[in-house]
Amino acid sequence: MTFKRHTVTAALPYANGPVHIGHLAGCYLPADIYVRYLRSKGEDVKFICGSDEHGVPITIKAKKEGITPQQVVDKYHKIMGDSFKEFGISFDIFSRTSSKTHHETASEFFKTLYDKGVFKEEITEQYFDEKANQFLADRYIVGTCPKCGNDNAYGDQCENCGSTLNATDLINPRSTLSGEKPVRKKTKNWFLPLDTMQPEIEAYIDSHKDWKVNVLGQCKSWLNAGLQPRAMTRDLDWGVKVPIEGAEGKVLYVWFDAPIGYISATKELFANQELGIKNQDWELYWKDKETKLVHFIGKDNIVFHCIIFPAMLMAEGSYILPENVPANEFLNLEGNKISTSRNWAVWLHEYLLEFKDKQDSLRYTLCANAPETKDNDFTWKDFQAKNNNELVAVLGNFINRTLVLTHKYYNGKVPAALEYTKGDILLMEEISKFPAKIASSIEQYRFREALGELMNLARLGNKYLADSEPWILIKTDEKRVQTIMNLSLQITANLAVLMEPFLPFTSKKLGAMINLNNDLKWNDASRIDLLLAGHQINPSGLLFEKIEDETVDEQVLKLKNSKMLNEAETNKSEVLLNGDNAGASSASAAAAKADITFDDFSKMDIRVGTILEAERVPKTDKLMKLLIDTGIDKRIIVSGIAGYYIPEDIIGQRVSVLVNLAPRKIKNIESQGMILMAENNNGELSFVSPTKDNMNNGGAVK
Ligand code: B3M
Ligand code: ZN
Repeated sequence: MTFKRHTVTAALPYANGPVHIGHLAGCYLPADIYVRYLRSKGEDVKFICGSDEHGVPITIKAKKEGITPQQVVDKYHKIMGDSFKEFGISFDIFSRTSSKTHHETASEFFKTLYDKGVFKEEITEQYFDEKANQFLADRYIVGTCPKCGNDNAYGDQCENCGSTLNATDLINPRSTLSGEKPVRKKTKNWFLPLDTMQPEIEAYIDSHKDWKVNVLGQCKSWLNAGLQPRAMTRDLDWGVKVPIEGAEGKVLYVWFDAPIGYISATKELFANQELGIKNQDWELYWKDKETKLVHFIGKDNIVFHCIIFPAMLMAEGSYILPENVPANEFLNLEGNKISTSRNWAVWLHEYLLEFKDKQDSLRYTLCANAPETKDNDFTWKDFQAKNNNELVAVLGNFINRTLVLTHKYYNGKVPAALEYTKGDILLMEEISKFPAKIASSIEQYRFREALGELMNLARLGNKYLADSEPWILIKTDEKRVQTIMNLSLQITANLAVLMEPFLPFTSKKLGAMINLNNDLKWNDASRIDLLLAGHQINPSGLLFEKIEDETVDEQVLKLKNSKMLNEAETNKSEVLLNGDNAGASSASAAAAKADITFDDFSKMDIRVGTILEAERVPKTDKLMKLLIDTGIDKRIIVSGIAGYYIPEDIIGQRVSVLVNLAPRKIKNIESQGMILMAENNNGELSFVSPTKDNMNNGGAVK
């Protein structure tokens, strides 16, 4: 079936961190190549994306950074949007799920299903963290995966084996908020009855035998296991409010609202926000049977795009279903899984700063090495090799030789082709096949293969020049050289058109060098008259630069450093998560002081005390004046904690007090003792206090 128009989406990235190369290779780059190709074919296409601003990943990040979820999403929406743009990812819109249009669209969608009686309303027991006073869903809870035994599976998904989970499936669950074992508490939620919808979903998947093997494989395994009802609402406060009565304090499940984000973004693309105009043309891109809807995603999102979202669309009834979901596998980095939290990543915004104007070097490497059928590894050495041995030595070299010789022999004027040899005719036949070959690979979502074919065209050009040696013939057969250079220039022009989806920056640069008509598109390639005789080309320069050893060595070093830093961090956070303090000292603690005797130690009289009053010492940054109940007496102690605590917060705090330290005058206040504090590697302070409430003031610390 041929389609009138295309809606192409790329997964909405969570706005809880910047974009890294794994995201790019997983879906943004292939999606961009696909869309640029369609545009070059003259197809009607809309390329839709935006940031996913709800869900637990956002609230966890906010907590960690001590800012609000809104501040988190504002920050990362901007960083992501800017870096995508600079990298040439040519979205027609990069919207966000915190937008008003999205909240309205997602609400309406839910309401429609609710009114149609699609949902099963059920009271179930969900995990609840009593300490944090909050229900635990998705990433708020971790535990052992029932399928593969991974100890750190999330409440919604196990990253080790890829299974989708419900929080209640986890073995030995623990809260990521407090590390505590959660209790079960009853709550009402609305479930999408995937179980009863299974036959419809199965028929839908069965009608798409052309999907990628890895995608079909995952779909089949869920279907074989039997689909389960899935809650589409959550007891959380960050998200799209559930738009029905009796659902106060609940929001839509992030995987319910996020894919609807594609629809809202399309609406926004057609509306003129400033004029407040709501154009209904967006509907053609979502509701017309002649529209081809394609979702580019990473493999961890397959179930949501192939089963849950289509089920939602089916239940709603007025939408088309995804025609294809060409998910990629994962890209690893230098042999390890990319991880945002462990900072094991190449961040796009950093790459763009450090490798100015080298977008296409990364686009090329990520496409040539794309994890299309299996996980793949990105290494800086390979990046360097691909840039130097392929972009510089093959593509750049062919074009550079052609342009330099054209300037040298013909002052930059395209010479006429005079007489074709048999070899030339064969060459022209070869050239004419490339657009269709590359197109066919792209249409089957085989972008590596497509890029390989593009490079073969450059190889063909190189071979032609090497075999025909115009630099030698120029002395004996100038006429022949004219034809050779004409054909080489035609190949160059074809390359400029065909490389655009993959290497848009280079295509533009090359187009300007050869003064190529901007209107030339995919279907013009294959022709050998893209540059007419007499056409003047502009001064040329190198399209690609070699990347030196030092440059990639620096990047490898940067990764090593981040690994070291993160090992220290992980030690700390694991300790928090496990609620286990042993081992907290392992990260670069200072060496022990010289030995003392037991007598030395017993000279210190340390007692449990309570802070009764606290105030800052005026004109100092660090000092606080405390009134302490030591059990023996009440006394004033001046302590350097003002940078870490505020006075109101510490009234009633239990502390350990060295009570027999000789009094000292600090800022004219007599301080009668010392409060013991723990200090971490960042110099942050914490009180050292008894962990049981029944330790009375004056009790000895020994
Ligand atoms: N934000 C997951 C991810 O970034 C999710 C994708 C949503 S697509 C609708 O991996
Ligand atoms: Zn698992």
